[in-house]
Amino acid sequence: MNIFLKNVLVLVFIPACCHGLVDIEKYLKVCDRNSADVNDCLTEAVQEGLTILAKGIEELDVPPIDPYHQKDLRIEYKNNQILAKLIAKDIHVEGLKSSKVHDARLRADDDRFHLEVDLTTPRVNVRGQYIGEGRYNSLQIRANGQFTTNMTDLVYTWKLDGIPEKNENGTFIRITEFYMRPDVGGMKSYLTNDNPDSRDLTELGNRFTNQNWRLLYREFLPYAQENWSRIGIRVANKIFLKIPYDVLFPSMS
Ligand SMILES: *[C@@H]1O[C@H](CO)[C@@H](O)[C@H](O)[C@H]1NC(C)=O
Ligand SMILES: *[C@@H]1O[C@H](CO)[C@@H](O)[C@H](O)[C@H]1NC(C)=O
Ligand SMILES: CC(=O)N[C@H]1CO[C@H](CO)[C@@H](O)[C@@H]1O
Repeated sequence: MNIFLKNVLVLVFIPACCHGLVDIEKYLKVCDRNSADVNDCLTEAVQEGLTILAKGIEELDVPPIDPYHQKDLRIEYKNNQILAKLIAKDIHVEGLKSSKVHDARLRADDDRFHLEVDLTTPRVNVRGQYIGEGRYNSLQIRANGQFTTNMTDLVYTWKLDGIPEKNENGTFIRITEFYMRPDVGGMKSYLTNDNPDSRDLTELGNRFTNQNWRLLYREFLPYAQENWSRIGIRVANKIFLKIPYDVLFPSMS
């Protein structure tokens, strides 16, 4: 093969070979998974990573997480006499980037990956549009408008589980589970109501919501957890399935 052709081949193949390689250290601090202080390193890495993740990582197709935007959320609640349906739209969740990371615990073996991260968030604001329908025996109420909720002093742990997966590009961790169950210190909500037929009930509704938020939050949690799990797995895998295990969590010692 002549030199010219060889050079052309090299030029053609180099970009092809390295196109998918992302320099992760541009975005996230990388921790030696076998080091004695890996947990301290990860605590710092997640703390710094939150600032980056807040804006998203375009190169990895990771969406911005603060503010996080969700198109819609549907909830249906039924017990004996009560039926409640709620559709929330154009939901903005703000405040995650002021979280403090307190601790991280990694168990990374050859066949299993488990990471826990303890966080607190001083304030989270959730707002959007809603359409609600409630039935109590034969009484029916419809309402629609805007809602805003402030949650304060959230305490929670992210738990991620994954398994190593080999493909032609190397070994990656596929995150299979994401779990969190935030404890909330306080919650205050305000709903507006554009429906004239039920407007008189708006203040009552607001008072009820604010007086019973602990109960309502507990009822809401299973729905939210299902979604957080899906969102957490999706966001985590945008990073974990693109960066080889040995690059994301190198084993240097
Ligand atoms: C391997 O990397 C190439 C280049 O980035 C990518 O197109 C391909 O989808 C990857 N394969 C898998 C199984 O992810
Ligand atoms: C939520 O917090 C924001 C900013 O502090 C404030 O403007 C808003 O009135 C609060 N909303 C409720 C329902 O407390
Ligand atoms: C049960 C629930 O909350 N489902 C929502 C989860 O999130 C998707 C969008 O990511 C919504 O479409 C679902 O309504």
